[in-house]
Amino acid sequence: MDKGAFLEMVREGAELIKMHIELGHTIRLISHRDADGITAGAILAKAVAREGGNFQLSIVKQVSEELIGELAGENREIYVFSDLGSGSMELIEKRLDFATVVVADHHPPEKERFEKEAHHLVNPVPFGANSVRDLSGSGVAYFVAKEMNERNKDLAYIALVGAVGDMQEIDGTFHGMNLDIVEDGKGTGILEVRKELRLFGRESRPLYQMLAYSTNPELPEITGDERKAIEWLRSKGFDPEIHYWQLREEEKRKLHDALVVHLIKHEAPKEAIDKLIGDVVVSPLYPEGDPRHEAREFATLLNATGRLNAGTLGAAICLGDEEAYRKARKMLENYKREQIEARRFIIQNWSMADEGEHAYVFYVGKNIRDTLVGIAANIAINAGLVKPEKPVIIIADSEEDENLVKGSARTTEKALEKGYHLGEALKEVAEKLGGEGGGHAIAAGIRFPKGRIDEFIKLFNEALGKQVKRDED
Ligand SMILES: [Mn+2]
Repeated sequence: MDKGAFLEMVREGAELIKMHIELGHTIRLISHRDADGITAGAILAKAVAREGGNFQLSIVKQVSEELIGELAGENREIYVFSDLGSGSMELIEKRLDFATVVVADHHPPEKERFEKEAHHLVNPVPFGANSVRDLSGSGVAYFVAKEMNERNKDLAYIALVGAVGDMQEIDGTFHGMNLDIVEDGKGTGILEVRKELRLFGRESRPLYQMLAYSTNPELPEITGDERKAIEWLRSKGFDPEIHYWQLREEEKRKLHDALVVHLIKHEAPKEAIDKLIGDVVVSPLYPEGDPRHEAREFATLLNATGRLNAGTLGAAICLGDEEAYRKARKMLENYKREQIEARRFIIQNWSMADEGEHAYVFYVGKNIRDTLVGIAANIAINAGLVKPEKPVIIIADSEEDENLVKGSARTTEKALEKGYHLGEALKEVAEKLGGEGGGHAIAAGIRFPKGRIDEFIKLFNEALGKQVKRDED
């Protein structure tokens, strides 16, 4: 790629931000809600604060007309988007035409540059970078931050947490400008890149779980089976309960060799073996055993905060806020516990579900939180409580409005072959019930008045029935 030309764009973006800081304007930051976006937002927030500027950060699911409309209503002097925005350049130009805009992103952009003078795209893709491996959103933010102030090199670890969150090193090594960030981080002593086992759980999982939950690559005869993972580890002379970080270097090598031999014996493809052992980023800023010590576990923690609509808490964690870290851990524990309880409730009470001709409908009242109904529907399918060719919807009382219920429908590929489209069915039913509904063929949602559940059962089965019939005609 043409790094020089890209860095020229970085320089212009950094200068625009610095100029607005000098003018005393609040820098309005908008970033994506995954680990890459959260780290990108945190990096830019830190860079602005370091220059003595004010910022306001929002972590959002996506750029929509609605979001841009709200932002326009704030009437700011400058908006900075990170890890998103490249796909909405036209919309941004139209609605934020009164302000300076910097988009620091790595997704393939709508066009190579903005038409408007005051709008500036910082994106490596037009300069020949591969958006999925050469640089992530946090990486673009990092280069902007470093251009604003050389001191921001100490954000290199956070930048790589974002890169790992986006799986930029999925084949086992970093590429492109990610390597420059690695060098910066090594130079300042805030990170190390080791050649280690790349399975999730280096810090927080016992070895047997690290192996049993490995999906990338799959470990033949071990993945998905904790008992077998324990037996396998014992047979190789390892304590299954120990954590990877606790192993001595020669023990790590012994484990790597045993796993490689295992994969070869099971005729695993070369790529699987290549990505088993490779680049693992760790930071001495955090103690061993802390999820923030290793980039992949750190990224997973941030992704979870994003999904729980607590992305700014994630950003605070990136900036070293210990209180935010404790809060996030607590939130995740509660969330996991609620999931386990939802699972137990669904399995124990499944006989209460209504089985119609085309769907299972289970109204759970307040027994399951309305944010977990989608997960609950998947549990019903995956726990084998239902016939796989028949869709499932779990409905709970809305937490926001006591007069409403909220439902999530899920089904299987097998059911889709019959012609079902859950999103269309729920949209149609919602219109009849005075609610809102829609979504994908395989996963969709609905909200409607609480008193109308019996009608819903009838209408939903009818709507799905029509789809099957339509398909047969
Ligand atoms: Mn990204």
